Amino acid sequence: MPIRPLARLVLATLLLAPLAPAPAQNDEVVRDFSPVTPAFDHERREVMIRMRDGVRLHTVIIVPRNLPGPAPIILTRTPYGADKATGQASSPSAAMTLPLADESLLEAGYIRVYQDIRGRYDSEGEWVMTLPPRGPLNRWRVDEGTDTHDTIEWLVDNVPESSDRVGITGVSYPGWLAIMGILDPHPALRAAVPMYPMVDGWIGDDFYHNGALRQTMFEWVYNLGTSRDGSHSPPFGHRDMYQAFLEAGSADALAARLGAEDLPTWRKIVDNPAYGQFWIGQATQDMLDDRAPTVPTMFVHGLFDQEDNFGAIAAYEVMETRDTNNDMVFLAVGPWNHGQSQGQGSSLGALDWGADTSLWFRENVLLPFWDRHLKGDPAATPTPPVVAFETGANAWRTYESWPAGGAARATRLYLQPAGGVGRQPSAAGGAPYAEYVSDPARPVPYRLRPVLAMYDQDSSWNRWLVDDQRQFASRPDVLTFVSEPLTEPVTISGPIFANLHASTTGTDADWVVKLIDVYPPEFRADRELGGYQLMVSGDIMRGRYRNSLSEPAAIIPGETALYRVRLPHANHSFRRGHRIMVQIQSSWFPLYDRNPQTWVDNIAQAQPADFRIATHRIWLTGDTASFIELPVVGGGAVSP
Ligand code: PG9
Repeated sequence: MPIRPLARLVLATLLLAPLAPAPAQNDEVVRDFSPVTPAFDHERREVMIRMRDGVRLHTVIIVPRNLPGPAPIILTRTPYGADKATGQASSPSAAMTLPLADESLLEAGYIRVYQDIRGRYDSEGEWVMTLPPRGPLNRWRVDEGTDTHDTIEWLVDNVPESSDRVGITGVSYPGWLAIMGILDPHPALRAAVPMYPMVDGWIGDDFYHNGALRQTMFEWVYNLGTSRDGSHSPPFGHRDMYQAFLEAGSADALAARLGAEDLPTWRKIVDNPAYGQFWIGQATQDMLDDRAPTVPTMFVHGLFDQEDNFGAIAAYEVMETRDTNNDMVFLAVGPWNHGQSQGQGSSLGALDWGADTSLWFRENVLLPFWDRHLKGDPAATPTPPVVAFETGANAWRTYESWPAGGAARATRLYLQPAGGVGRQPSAAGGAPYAEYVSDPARPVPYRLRPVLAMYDQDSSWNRWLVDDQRQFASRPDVLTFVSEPLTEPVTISGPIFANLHASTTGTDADWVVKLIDVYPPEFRADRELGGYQLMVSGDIMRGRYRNSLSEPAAIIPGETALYRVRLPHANHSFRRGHRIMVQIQSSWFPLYDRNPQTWVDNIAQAQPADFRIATHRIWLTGDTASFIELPVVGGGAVSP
């Protein structure tokens, strides 16, 4: 309806009229409020520390009150928010606001420091994902090592309560940051505890495993790449990630759907699918290879680490070769998921360890390690070179070196045509292979659906590695080989290798191998575990990398080739009456993107028409008998 002239005039007058002053009101937010702190058992200082290039890093310093004298500092540098880690003075007790594991450090009189790394949260500067040390991949004047150095320099000069001895620690990304700190350490850095560190993003940590893309890490990239404080989560529009990724088609197509395909971190990951200069140049274990250790360092590894189950042991192994007196480099291995030693460690999923393994570790290994190196306390219990929890036996062991002090021997377990496993290869002549049809339209889920996003509020992502594998064993595209019940325990310690002689009708394929402890059909100690299939170790390999990690090559259809699949280290005892099982499949979705099974240059960008059904064969007899190499301790017989 047209507006009449009079109405138009009234409207114009209203719009142009100066606004009447608002009635006086007060802003009810007090801008410079500080909590009343006399009753606090600590002082919280927030400072901006200047780095050598002028960038200032936001740092929170928690100083316990009533320190008996000069105190050592334990530093954590993080991309996840120093304020988040330290709480916001919500309790007079520091133990109530800091992470659980800090309680004993504060009680023992340590000063605790958390710092936002450059470009994250309240720090200045720019963020580059796991910023490589200065060199071909980093043309700045600075790196995380120089930032650690400059921070320690400032702390010892400006925290009057400090004893000028500093330790560095952290879980995962902060664990990697701890390693950066020891490459060219500040003289006041006296000990380091990298926990569950990301060390090699292509071989076996966060982004690829043996060349297969962990596409669900898109969520992490989106979270860190779209704001400084991780405040955005991808709007998947699905509760079930299986559906979200399947519908999108490929990893990059999913990113494009959410307008995030150009995020710089995502592009780096996806545009570098092979083990080329980008990954090799930042393989942290290689950076540790050219120097004798000068800072006592304890690596912490979780046997059920769902994110970085390669890094800690890989870094330990490299540094240990240069630890001439076996007194500088240490390894602690627990029955933990990613970071669990810092929380509650009595159980994981359906598994109950009978005691809080995390608390035991923190009280009996970690605190004495800090006390020895940061306080110079001669009474502190010496740290064994290796302390490791043996799952199955559910007991702690100490060793002079990993694995098992050198007592493990590679022992072959052959996959048998009738579905068993045995010490001897099956003679040629029987059914020479087992086969299955792998359909990219129906990939094998890595856990029961709905598969929630990693950071979904209901997510149980951190315990998926101990899910019952029975759920998948009955699928026609999962092969199963299983021993008879064991007549005596079989204990393994160290890395596991699957040697698959395999062929396919396609021109590419993924191989997933799972080593499983099958519990007796009824289990007195814990009824819920009757018949449980516990994955002791498992991993994936992208077939195109069978000859070279950096130069992928198409598979020749029908040709049998050897695929050597590296599985994560285990420290496990298969008990009497249990059975050893191996499962083989060709997808683990949506954790890993689907192999289209026809050759394409970059699987993350495969088009719908590229995805084809293929028939895969695992060869089982004579010269092409497939087998698993188990690191059996004490030469114990594997009696199938
Ligand atoms: N696993 C995470 C991560 C580390 C390093 C790079 C990317 C991701 C983490 O928990 O920090």
